[in-house]
Amino acid sequence: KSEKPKLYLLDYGAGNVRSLANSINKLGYEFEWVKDASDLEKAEKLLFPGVGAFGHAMTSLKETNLLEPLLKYIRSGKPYFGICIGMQALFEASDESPEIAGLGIIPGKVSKFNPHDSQAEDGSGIKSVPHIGWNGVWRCWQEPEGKKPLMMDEEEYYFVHSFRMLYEDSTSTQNPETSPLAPYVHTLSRYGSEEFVSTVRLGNVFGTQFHPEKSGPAGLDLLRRWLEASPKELGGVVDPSEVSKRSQWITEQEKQSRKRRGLTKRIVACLDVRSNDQGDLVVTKGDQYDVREKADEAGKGDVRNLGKPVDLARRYYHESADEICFLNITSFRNSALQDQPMLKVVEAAAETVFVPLTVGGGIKDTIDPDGTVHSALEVAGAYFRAGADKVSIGSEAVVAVEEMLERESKGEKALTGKTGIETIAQGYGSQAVVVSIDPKRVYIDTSDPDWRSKVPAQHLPCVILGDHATSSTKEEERGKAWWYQCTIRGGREVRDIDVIQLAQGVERLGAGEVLLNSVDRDGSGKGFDLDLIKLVKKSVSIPVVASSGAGRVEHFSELFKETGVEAGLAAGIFHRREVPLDDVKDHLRKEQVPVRITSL
Ligand code: 1PR
Repeated sequence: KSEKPKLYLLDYGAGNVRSLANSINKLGYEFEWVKDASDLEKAEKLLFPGVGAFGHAMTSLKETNLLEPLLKYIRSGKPYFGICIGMQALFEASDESPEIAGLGIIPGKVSKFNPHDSQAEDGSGIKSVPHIGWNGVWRCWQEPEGKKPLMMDEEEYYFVHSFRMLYEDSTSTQNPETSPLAPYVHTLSRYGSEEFVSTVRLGNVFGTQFHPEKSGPAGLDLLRRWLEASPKELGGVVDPSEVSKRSQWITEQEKQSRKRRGLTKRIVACLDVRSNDQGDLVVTKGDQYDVREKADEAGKGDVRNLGKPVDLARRYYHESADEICFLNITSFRNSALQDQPMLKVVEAAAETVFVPLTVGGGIKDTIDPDGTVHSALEVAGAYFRAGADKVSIGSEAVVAVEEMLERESKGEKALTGKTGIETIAQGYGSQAVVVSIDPKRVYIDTSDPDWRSKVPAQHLPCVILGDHATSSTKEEERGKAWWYQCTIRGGREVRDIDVIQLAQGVERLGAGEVLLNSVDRDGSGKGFDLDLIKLVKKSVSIPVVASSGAGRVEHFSELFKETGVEAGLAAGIFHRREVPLDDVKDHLRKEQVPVRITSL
């Protein structure tokens, strides 16, 4: 009988590796975790899913005495598959931690995306960093006979990173064929004007900048191809000098036509989760955050029940959602770590849903009834281990920014390094920290000629005049003016800061993405609040996921064309099957908005 080669996974506890483990199991393969150097000797195939930061990955390898054994493994010619940081680690160094050396298998230094870019997708001259979302790849050469093709260039894959190996950077010469990096570069991708290395492959060494375990069917197919290939089909030891000139480098013409590919716009399905009055965890949906049916004579109405969280997540995965977001909307009432059902929801969803999962609600320092203190970092860690890729912080982010502004006003240091946003971004990377913002319009009495002096000066940049508004509800807004105030505790409590102060504040604290809701538009079906979204998009350079109010497919094309945001999120229309996700994508494609279309 032919035995499958012994597969090992190398984890250093920096984030969501459960999804990769789940995808390997789903494909029918078994693996062991690398516990010590002896496992690397036993391994016949090795996967290194690098999550978090370059420096942390390299230091962890060193501290656990795995650095030398890993190098030995790679040099032995046995198959290695590095994912994200697991690919970046192959290079000599990274600007992310300039003092820490990489494995040095591939020449060159990884550096950060440049946000100033005349070819930024939305034409603003600034592109968001991190680069988050689904992007295409193109192969620079085809595999020689007898070697297993791994990459398919018509597919999109899920990327989430701020640092990249820029192709031209690696060499003094611009000729790709003679660059010292050339023997390794397998596919390239583009973000704005930057062409970066999305996969490397030479002999036994394979690495992807994207996450195959998060790339839906395309990613699973890639993993399957690598898992089923024999070590011989994958490569063995190859001297890079022997392949310094690949015979089939893509032609300039091909390169130009492929250059048109780029980051696609993401469609996110959002599940607001809470317990109903019978104690079952359900997906609910509010109107302006009120999730109960109209009260009957006896008192309060039931919590609306739109389905089971895991079932709905699976449905949206199959309907080609690019990302799924779970918000535990009543978590401010109790401790998140005690709130085991939500962890279980994430665990169960991650078993069959292979696109990124975000979890929000109650990501903060908590105290259990027995007095045990859990830091926000610990709470987030529990969710990452359960299979979440990002955590979303709501109420605590508002408090953190208020305190930061307060310190600054007293001339103290703005950043303490102690807030949840900072600690989680430090430990897991800023791309893993989303801040969910729940702004509410505050209308201004414009019949008072002196109204400008009555709006607190710091909020003036946030004022929108209804006559100039771009929103889809223009008629209703004529003659009015308003600004956007932040709320906490699910819109129940208003705070003094406005949406621009909050968005810019959380970016300074290290958040990697903003999830922008609107209490006014939530559940209304009137369309996204484009004025709000434009304000926030202009104020930050991290990606913005726009949420609340989607009612028709046209609302999405309007959103992307008018605001340039990276992602659009909806809940009600998807739950009630009023507008299927597929229809949104078909419409966007017709409107020339780039989106990922899956073959599921
Ligand atoms: O404050 O860190 O514990 O996080 C709580 C999280 O729960 C926050 O992200 C907050 O936005 C969310 N939340 C709290 N209460 C509610 C509620 O509805 N009562 N939901 C709530 C927020 C907004 C979106 C919704 C979109 C799209 N809901 O999640 O999915 O508005 O809806 P639509 O397409 O139907 O218009 P913390």
